Amino acid sequence: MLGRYTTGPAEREISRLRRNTPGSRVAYPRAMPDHIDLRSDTVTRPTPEMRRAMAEAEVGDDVFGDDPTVNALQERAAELTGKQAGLFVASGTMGNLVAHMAHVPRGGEIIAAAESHLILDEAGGHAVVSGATAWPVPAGSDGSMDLDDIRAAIRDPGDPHQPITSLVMLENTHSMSMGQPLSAAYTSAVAAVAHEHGIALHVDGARFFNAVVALGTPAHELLADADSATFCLSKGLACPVGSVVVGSKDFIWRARRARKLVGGGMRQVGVLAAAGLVALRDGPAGMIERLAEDHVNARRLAEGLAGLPGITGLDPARVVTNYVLFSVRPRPGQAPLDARTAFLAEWRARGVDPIEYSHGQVRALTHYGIEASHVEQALVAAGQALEAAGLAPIRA
Ligand code: TLP
Repeated sequence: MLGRYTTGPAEREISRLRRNTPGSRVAYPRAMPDHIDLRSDTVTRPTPEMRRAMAEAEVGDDVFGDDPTVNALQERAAELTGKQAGLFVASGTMGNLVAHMAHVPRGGEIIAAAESHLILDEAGGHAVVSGATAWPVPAGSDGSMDLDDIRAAIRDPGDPHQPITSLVMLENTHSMSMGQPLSAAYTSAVAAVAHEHGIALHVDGARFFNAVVALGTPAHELLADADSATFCLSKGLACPVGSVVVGSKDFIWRARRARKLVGGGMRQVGVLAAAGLVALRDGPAGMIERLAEDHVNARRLAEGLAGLPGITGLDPARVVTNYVLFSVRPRPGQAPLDARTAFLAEWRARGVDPIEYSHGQVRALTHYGIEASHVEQALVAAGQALEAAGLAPIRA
């Protein structure tokens, strides 16, 4: 069975950077290779300024805490999110992993949305490494779990049969609901339920700054009552590698130990952190404000797709970040997944690369390097692909 993020064959691998002279100078294309890659916002390439900052970064041994660039990134992340401290980690998955290792004792339980990344896409790290169980709570179309469902999922710590609920997790933005942002009021309400029971709240903010931009709420307000969060630098913020975990000094100390345990203590890693410092600058000098362009492009993509005969399950008004999910309408008697396969083959043949997603959907994410013109090209190609796949009448 194909996974939700099945990657394509070798010919869809990104192309090499073009060399513009026979010497050592390299031209860095803005981000797009030779096809319109909508598989994920993880495919972004670093900006020229990031590359310069990486080349020039001051470094030291970060396991000794000596890397000034990593330290500056961690401080910047803490400042932006209103937390005491930050920790640079290799990935969002590692960020979530060290967070639950820091919050949850062995045999503890994590409450998380049923179709969250933690439960579906982190290789069971909470179970394998933290020794924790997960209690999945369904999330609605706005990405939120009902507060009463969260309350009901909290175990009775006096009952020796039951694991001890030790962490509540939110995913912001929430992927399965097409990237819906969760508000500060909702985050605080969940924190209140968790804290009433002495339980911490961690936010998996792989696309946290998309939520910040979509809601117009400053990062520190959005996390005001959360105990910790992970955010990714390597998605729409366009850094090549890395995420940052933020929280209290005590929590970050435990997360740092956990990072060491999983082999995530890196040495002169300021060369990577330097890109993060560029991304987290204020205003147009950084990459946060720019996410608004991705949101506009995603909305336009959704509007165009929703207007095509053969596309179904897409309400463009719900596209408020960089996430577009939709389905294709099968021909009478055709299996839905066969219709999707046929459409994807035709769309890909026309240079557009989305990805298969849960519930028979197609996922297309906008990101740095996808311009408005790429969206228009992708829409023309989608119309042709639907016709070629026999899912829409051929136009004269
Ligand atoms: N998401 C990736 C894949 O792993 C699915 C993607 O292409 O969307 N939390 C959420 C909500 C995520 O979407 C992701 C990555 C992560 C955590 C993990 O980040 P990484 O890939 O840096 O480990």
